[in-house]
Amino acid sequence: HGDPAAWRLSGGGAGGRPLTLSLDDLRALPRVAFAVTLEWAGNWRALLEPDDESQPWLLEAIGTGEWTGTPLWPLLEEAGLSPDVVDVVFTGADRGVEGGDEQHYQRSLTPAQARDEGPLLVHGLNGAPLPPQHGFPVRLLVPGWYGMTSVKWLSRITASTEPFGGYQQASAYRFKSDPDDAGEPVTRMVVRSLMVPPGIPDFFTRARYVAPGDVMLTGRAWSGAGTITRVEVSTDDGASWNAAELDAAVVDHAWQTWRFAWNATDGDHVLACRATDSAGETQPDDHRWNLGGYAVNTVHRVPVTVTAHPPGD
Ligand SMILES: Nc1nc2c(c(=O)[nH]1)N[C@H]1C(S)=C(S)[C@@H](COP(=O)(O)O)O[C@H]1N2
Ligand SMILES: [Mo]
Repeated sequence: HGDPAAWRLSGGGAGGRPLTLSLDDLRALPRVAFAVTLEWAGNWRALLEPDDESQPWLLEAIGTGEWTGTPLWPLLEEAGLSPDVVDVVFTGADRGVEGGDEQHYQRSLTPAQARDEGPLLVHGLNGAPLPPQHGFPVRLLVPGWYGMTSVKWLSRITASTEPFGGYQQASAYRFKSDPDDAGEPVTRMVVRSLMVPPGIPDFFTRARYVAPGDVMLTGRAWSGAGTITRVEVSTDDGASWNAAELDAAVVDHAWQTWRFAWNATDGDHVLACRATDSAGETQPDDHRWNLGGYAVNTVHRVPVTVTAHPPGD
């Protein structure tokens, strides 16, 4: 999509009125802008045992941005979804081979999800046009869901009277116990928190050294089920938990900052954080294993050594 002026989003299928929109058309539609945290469904899977063979994400596949776009549902209403539509399919411009099939990247939403889950067609990120790697010129964004449904480089929206059976929908992004299991679809992000690791690392082992005294532990927490109601911090490997202070400013679908004042004393400590969301879910101590390594939200642990004298000092 080198030439944004030439880009068109086309919509059609199943009885409705075909729709063609240029980037200027989309930008002229009613605008909304808000912060959304987007997490990849496979975030953290590289730390699982047994290991999954897919992309080895550690803890980094997560971010928050201020997205600008227009709500999707009014456009679908304008086009007129006939009552026999069961899936709305979103097609990206990128093509490749996965699961033995040549395909465009495609995902679908049911009409009820397209109406109720607040999907947007976004064309801006942090006050600028979408960067190429995040879907320029336009992507779908489904706030609160793992990233796979937010189709980048969007080129087509198709209403279908058949259930969509594409690879990314019917095969990938499902909670499966074995390859033959049809599984349940991955949808909303489960409750999760991360800690900014305090102190300094050893380059090769990643062991961390923290100076004794007052340390402000801080991090982020988020959930696709709503807002975060509680973050707890442990400085003794989960034997005891203390309430962290949670930022009052809450934007639905954006992560929240937390902090906890710790008086660090000499020796080895395992720090940990865990969040609870407005649906009442708390992060588990152990991961509920699934074949794809999706939606890992195990309590985040950070081992540190408190010493005034790191090696060589
Ligand atoms: N067209 C297209 N859209 C896509 C993908 C893709 O490969 N092609 N990957 C999806 C997945 S799996 C995720 S997690 C998010 C990542 O979005 P980001 O690159 O903006 O972080 O994009 C989604 N949308
Ligand atoms: Mo992903």
